[in-house]
Amino acid sequence: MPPALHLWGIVTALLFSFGALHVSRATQVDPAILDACPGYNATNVKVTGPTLTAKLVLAGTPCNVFGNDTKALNLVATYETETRIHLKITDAFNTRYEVPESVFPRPVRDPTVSVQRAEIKFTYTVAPFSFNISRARTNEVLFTTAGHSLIFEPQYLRLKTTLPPAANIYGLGEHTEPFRLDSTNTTRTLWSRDAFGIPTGTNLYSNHPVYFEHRAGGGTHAVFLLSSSGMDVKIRGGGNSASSSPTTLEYNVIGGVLDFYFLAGSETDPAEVARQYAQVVGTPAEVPYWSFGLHQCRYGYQNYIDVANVITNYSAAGIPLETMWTDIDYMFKRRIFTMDPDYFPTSRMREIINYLHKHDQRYVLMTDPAIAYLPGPGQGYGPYDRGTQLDVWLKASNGTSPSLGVVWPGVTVYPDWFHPQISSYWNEEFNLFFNPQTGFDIDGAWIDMNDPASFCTYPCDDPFAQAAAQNFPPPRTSPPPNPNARIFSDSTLTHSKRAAPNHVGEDLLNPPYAINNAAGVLSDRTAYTNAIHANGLVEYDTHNLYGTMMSVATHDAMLARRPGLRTFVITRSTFAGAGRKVGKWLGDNLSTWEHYRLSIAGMLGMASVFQVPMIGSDICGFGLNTTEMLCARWAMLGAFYPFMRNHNSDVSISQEFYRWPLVTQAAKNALNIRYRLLDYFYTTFHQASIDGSPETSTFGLDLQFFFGDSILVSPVTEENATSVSIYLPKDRFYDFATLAPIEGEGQQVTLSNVNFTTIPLHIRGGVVLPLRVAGAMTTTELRKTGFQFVIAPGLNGTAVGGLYVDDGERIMQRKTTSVKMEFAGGKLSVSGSFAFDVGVKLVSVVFLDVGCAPDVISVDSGKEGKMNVPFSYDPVTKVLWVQTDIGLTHGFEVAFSS
Ligand code: MIG
Repeated sequence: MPPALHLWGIVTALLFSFGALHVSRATQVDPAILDACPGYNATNVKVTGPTLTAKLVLAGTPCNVFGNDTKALNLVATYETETRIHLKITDAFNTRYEVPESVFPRPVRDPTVSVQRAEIKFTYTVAPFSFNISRARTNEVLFTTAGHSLIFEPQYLRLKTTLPPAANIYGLGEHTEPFRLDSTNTTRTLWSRDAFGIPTGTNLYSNHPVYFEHRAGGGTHAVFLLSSSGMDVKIRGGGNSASSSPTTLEYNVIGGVLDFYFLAGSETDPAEVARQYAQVVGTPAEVPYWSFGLHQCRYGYQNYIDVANVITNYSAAGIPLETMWTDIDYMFKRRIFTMDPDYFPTSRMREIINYLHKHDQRYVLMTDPAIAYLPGPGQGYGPYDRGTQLDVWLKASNGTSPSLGVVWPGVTVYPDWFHPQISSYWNEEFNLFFNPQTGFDIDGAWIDMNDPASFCTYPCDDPFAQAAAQNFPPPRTSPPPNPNARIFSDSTLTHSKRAAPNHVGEDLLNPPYAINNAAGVLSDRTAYTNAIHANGLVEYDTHNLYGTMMSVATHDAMLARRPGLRTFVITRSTFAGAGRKVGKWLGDNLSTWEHYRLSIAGMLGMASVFQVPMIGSDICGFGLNTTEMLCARWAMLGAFYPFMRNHNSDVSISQEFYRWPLVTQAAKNALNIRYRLLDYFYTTFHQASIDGSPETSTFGLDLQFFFGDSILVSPVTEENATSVSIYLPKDRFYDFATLAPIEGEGQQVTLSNVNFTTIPLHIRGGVVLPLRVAGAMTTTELRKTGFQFVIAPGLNGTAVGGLYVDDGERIMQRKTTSVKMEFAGGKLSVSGSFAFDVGVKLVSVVFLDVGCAPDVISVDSGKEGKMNVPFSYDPVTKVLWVQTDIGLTHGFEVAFSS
């Protein structure tokens, strides 16, 4: 640091120490002032087994930058497992807010943990107190607060670490940044926000305060700050080369406590850290098999005829549509749990749902959290009346009247997900409205605006005036349809136990440290931060949990409707751990090539870092108008999102896949491949649900990714381009289309002549892929299609793979089939457990990179003995096709001999 700046820092620090100055924008504070704060000294250090405790006392004159420095803190550092250290710093005398256990259950500790065997170590310095987390085997420091004073004030906590130059940091989302965050100058603000257009550099809908860091030596570890408070995480660095000055990462948090989990990860396997993170936040929910099918949605379907026509048009175009969706358009005056009687008449909507179900297709409707505020007699809006009766609304700062916002129906109240009666309320509303006998038998739920969003700009002193001025609910723009139209005939193809924390003397609306919220003040266009929950918690602390709590309540309500069956819920806002119950989409992107590209990084963040693997971006783009070429490319990229949905805004041109010939063909091609790969992907997803193994990954590249662990997806990324430069790791690959082997050189390779209906895919050598022999129009039909195993040997000539099959619907499976395929020395061995009747056979086996035609191919299933089977060999592509026709009911071997 230049001496002049340093001196300035000390002088201003002294000035500030005379009293709590109110600095309105954080950016106005010189970092040197923060660095000059006194920090703390550790006293009374005690070690009991795997736990160290200490009292931290302020080490000098308080700096009182954003409030008075807390005099004494408690530190607890615990080895919870041999790969995980939990470190918590709290106010020694006052109860402060902590993320409630009811929302985020704490991870299980290993009671037999051995500190000696631990892979990471905690060490500390007494005065001023600082700590290091290092990798035990190598002593490499992974996190160090040395030289950066710890600051702990009621509404401002700062903790800072030094990292290597040009550090490789992933995570801290949700964001629209590169997957590897720019280490020279990134501020990640975590404060959930309705972020139309998902602007780069801003806070978005979800909050996952975790990062994975990959070190040059090969190790990957993680740091998770369990905090739902608003924060800025600032990453600053001297440059992008190894010789640049170090990177620093600084947490600036406006409430709560410092509650860190440090995860060792592994020195060799980058996926291991994801599994360790899953032990902390929970493994993802298994989803129904059908939910991997294609979903079609848009905002702006005007009436039930539009909805029916889209269904008809998809089947007329021969594009497999699994699930139809309807946005808020269906609602009467945009009130949730209502159906507009003129535009979406109940009987016609029930007819559509029946039709879908009869054709093995599904239906999803949107539900927003905010409920129309309709007090007084005679309004007859049950959802409001019943909630008022139970008193389940989030309260204003006076603790009695409801906190009002403005959402689609006009002035609204917000369900309080902390209220003890909230689940009976929400279950009951779902049960009434989505009742299979009398209402709308949806198969999944879509929940939006749970950031929570409001259209009321701050200060929202008169929501009625704002609702009127902004014209909510917006009037219908089209006349009502003929209620008796013929549909499906012709196609028209064109709870917390803790005491509520004390916030006396704090400013919950405009805290002294202003995080870099792109919406401006914290309460702008959301629930007021001084609103109060039934358990006394305030929105200031719990804002970032709202979407996840609605997610859990909705998951539970869906489960109550169909007990025992997996649920399918897609939410906009998530917090760490949400993936245990729900999936997510990446919000309101735009129909641009940039957002097409950035969707890959967004997906990788959710799937490979945050443990929210059921993730996708709006295919063809939400805002603005798409183009035929963009939509064609995006249909194919989207076929490799775990959650594949075409969605569009109300004012954009139509973009269903059947609207253009090119897009129709692109979608058909990609869906055919997706469906053939569906059981392979389902198998990886099943593994993720068991141990958190990420089902997509990357090399720090964010324009290419792995779908499952073996299919490298390399979309064309530029407008008009028919070529793409891709990175092929030094390994054996196979072109998915031709099955020809390719040697990766660990360099860029240019693929040319990639037409607008093709997406480049490569099979990683060393795997046995379980494919369906053909695609299908529905996943139900797909499950009646036979299997084909493709054996793609690695450089060492061997390959392994797995296939997991169950009924695709139930949470508890009584019978499952779990097959292991191993190939070596010209022999494929298939073994495992075969309790679930997959109902179809292994039709063929395809061996890749076979040097010459074999003389004989035999199948040996033990029981039935050995028999020769037909085959064909292509010497040009070196592909050997073998006709097998074996039931997947027992182990067997397929061997060739020359
Ligand atoms: O203020 O329900 O992100 O997917 O189509 C817009 C209408 C509200 C935002 C969602 C978008 C949805 C739209 N919603």
